[in-house]
Amino acid sequence: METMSLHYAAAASCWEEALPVGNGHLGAMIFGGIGQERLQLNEDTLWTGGPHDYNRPDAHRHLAEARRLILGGQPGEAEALLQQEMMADPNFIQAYQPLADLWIDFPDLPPCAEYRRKLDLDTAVHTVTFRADGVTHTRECFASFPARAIVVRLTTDAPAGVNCDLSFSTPLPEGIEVSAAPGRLSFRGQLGSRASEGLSGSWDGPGLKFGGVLDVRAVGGGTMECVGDRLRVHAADAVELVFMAATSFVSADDISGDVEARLETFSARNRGVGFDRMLAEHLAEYQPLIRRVTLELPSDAAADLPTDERIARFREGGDEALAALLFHYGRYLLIAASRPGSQPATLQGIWNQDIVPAWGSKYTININIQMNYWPAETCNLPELHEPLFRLIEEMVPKGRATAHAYYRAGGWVAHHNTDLWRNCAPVDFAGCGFWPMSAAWLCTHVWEHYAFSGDERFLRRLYPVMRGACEFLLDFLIPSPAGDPFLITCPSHSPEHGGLTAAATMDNQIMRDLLDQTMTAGRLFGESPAFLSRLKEVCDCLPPNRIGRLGQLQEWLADIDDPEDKHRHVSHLWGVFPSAQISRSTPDLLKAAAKSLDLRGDEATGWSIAWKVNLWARLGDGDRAHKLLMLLLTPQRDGAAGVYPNLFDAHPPFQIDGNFGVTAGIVEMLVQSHEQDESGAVVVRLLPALPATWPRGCLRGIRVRGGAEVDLRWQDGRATQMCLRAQRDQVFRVCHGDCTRTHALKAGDTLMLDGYELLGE
Ligand code: FUC
Repeated sequence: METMSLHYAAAASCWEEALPVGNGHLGAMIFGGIGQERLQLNEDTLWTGGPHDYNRPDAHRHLAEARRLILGGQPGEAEALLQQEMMADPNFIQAYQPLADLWIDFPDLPPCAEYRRKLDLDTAVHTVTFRADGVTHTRECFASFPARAIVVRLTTDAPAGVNCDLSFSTPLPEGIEVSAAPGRLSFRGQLGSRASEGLSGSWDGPGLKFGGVLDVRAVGGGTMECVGDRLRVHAADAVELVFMAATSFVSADDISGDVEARLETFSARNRGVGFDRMLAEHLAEYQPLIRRVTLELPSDAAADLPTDERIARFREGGDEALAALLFHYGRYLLIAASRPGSQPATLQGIWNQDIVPAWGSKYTININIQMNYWPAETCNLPELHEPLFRLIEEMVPKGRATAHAYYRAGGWVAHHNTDLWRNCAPVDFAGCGFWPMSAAWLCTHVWEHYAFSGDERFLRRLYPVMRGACEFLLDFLIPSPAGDPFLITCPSHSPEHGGLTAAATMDNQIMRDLLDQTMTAGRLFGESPAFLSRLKEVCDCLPPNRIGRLGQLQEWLADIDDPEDKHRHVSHLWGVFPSAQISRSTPDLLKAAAKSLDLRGDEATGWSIAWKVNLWARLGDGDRAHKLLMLLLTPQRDGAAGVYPNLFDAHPPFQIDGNFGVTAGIVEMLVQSHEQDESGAVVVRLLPALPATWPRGCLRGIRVRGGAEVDLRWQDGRATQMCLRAQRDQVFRVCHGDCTRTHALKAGDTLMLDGYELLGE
């Protein structure tokens, strides 16, 4: 049964059929062609542009007028003013770029049969096999984190059976200079000026230098010859390729890195190691990550079909193992796209072939990058959250300048997009770009990481970042002019929806969590009582969540929600997920949230559907969550959301947040830990949103808040076995249906409950 691999009976005919490998720094899309293999290559720091201050120094001069217009009921005029005077310079930020393509041509192959290509998620190895003229050809590829390389082996079961031509090309307009020598094919290049196109900003001047090296080894004889800028290997038993790449990126302020030295360091490390040892080293590093979690769901014979056929027939039912595969794929993609030391996953993870990619393939920080990291903690991959934390820390100095230039405020602020250069100013269009809540939202990820790990050293290190985001809010909030006691945000909006306003519900929810979390952290670290009470005062003055005339949770301060509104952003439901502000302990608000979500409907973009899976799971409706999952796990067509044959989620186009969001959502359907009881015990809720289509299953290694791992087995829709391994001292309240039991555990304790104890019978 194929719950841990994607496989196909034909080579990829387009990018969305190719399969991804990655090590956080390098990504490759593998097409699996028979006569010609293509590896479309990315390097995580290759972005257009360079160090740049996006802030408009005089922007603050227009703030008072913008506020006056918004509060005076002229949001359109305010938008025009902001667009003219307060957007970033330039107004669009930079784009993530493709690096190069490695082409492997196999001349004179006889007709082939028994073709199969497969991406094994348990090993992260991509394999192409076929037979031609009685000879079996095997082509393996993986991305190694320890070797910082993409490694390929081409073999046949006949001696001297491998003949190939190796070459590089690039779609970059600046081009590359390729040089070939026996044993090595390499290229160098440098990005330059770009005109603004799509949502990608202009750049005048030189950009990043970059280079790639392919070390080539012919095993068991064979000859190598340079033919122009190609390298030809003839009659080898096997060919081993090791690809490494680097850019001159050092930091958002420094692009003076030495590409040659970096490439030489990588290449020297891997020289002479050989495929088998590199594979062993890769498996030793990768498998402990992917094997932390397992999930089995009911399936039928369809589970053995090629993945594209499974996707096509998923809606017919029976093959729930495909949902498990989608879940494992999300974990795989996070390991491949986000590693300690790498850049965070972009809108496309690390895989992008376009010069003008969709939305710049950048960091959209009003939902998308956050969603990328939703599965990191629950899926037991907390170390992969690190690139996001580093991004946040690197944004702080830029965000301080933005807070000063735009609001004459202290602390730091970020708006709806950032890039490699850590922009924090508002970009694109005022109606979506002017959203000064991103820093606050990002900081709640710091708290989540702590809630799972209890790692006080981590929290102490990041505390100033949280504090800085609060300092901004203290200066930014203004008294409500409506004669009520509230402090309000202005300008703001409910992300990308409804135009400029003041005090959109999501703002208040995010601020409430951040202020709360910062108060708790501040108390731990000896924060001044004056600052703590200031936070408390402000928190108490935030407008509360409100239930409107439709029984809905209001998206805005005024009760203006439109019952026909199907907008993709469901920002006011932030309080339900990712936050736990609205939960079973606030039943009226929870009911109102369900009403809002119901009104919004199911159809949406990929990431929005994924968010709704999480939301319905938190609302306790497993069948509705599954309905959304089915919507997501549909072949992409006609401009609607779905998945591509390679299981990449379609906004459309491809956007990886949907993959990560649904992975998190599947956990939320099976185990939740966001609630605490009155005594502070962490509530571990088992099977809170189990759909009828998953009557039995098995989940292992999920992490819960409070610091524990949970394994769970269920049958006939009821848990039959649970194992909870506490990693620190903590009281857990295990809830299953109506049965609740509290267990005080010590670090290292294992709690085993069987069906009898779980059902309280
Ligand atoms: C936000 C969303 C869009 C898209 C873009 C990258 O702007 O509203 O749907 O996902 O990010």
